[in-house]
Amino acid sequence: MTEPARPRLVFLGLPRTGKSTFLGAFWALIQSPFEASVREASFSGDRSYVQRLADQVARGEEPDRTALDADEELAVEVYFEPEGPADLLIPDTSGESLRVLAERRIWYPRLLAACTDATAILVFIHPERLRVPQRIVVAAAGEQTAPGGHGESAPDDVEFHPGDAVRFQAQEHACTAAELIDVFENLAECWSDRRPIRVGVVISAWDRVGGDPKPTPYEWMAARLPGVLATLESNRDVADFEVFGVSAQGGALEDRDELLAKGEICDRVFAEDRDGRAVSLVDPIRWAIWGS
Ligand SMILES: Nc1nc2c(ncn2[C@@H]2O[C@H](COP(=O)(O)OP(=O)(O)O)[C@@H](O)[C@H]2O)c(=O)[nH]1
Ligand SMILES: [Mg+2]
Repeated sequence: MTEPARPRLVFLGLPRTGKSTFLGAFWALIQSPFEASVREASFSGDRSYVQRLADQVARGEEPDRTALDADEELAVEVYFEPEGPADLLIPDTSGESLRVLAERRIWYPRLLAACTDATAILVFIHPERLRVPQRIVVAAAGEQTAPGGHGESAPDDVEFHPGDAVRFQAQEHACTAAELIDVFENLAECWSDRRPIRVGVVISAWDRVGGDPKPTPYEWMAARLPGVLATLESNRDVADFEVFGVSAQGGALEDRDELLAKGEICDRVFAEDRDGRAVSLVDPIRWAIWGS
């Protein structure tokens, strides 16, 4: 019998980037008789956590927030067709622990342990949650409607002349690209003795990305996160890299009835490879384990 592969995957991403939803949908596909390419290879272990996530995704509900000190994980032997068995371990890491790394420069112990042992990392990015620079009128309108603001609409020609040194707080002002590049550099340190490792970028909520024509996942990264893409492209000796667009919910929760009318999870979810070709939602994990 083939020895199972022993992949150690880590889902990394800032808070609310779609990690738990993807884990729940992946578990639902493993359970589904309609998804022939993955199945459980052994029935041991406690699945209550991933089952709860899968149930929430199935019902079109928000997944529970993953607490900083949560130690929930998916630990199960899965059979992938045609590659074979994999003794899979995926902790559901909290996005807050990544913020602690990027914004406070502290490795949260559980995150460090998971990243040090990892054979591959999937980095989650929510396309509508990028922190990017704002135009002054938008920022000023935000300040005026914030508690303590004046509540008036912002004039079109706001000028920006800060009297004091410009205030900077990483938690509020660091852009997503800078945080992700910094995280990549920290990870590269962890892996200095075993390179290259696989790093897959998973753009979640891919149903929310529009455009005519709709960009491919690679084009989306090149347009929205060019610095992150350039960092990955120029560090192939550190990490093999792929990018996917995934919709692990299959649509927006605001249109819940419409979403549920599309059917079971396996009928709703979809994914694209870097060139926009339709692939299985399982493929980012398959690539992370086997590189194909
Ligand atoms: N439209 C859409 N929203 C999604 C999708 N996946 C996740 N979300 C939303 O993104 C938010 C964060 O998801 P969650 O899985 O809790 O992120 P986590 O904090 O990284 O675990 C939630 O509001 C989800 O409903 C998707 O495929 N499509
Ligand atoms: Mg979560």
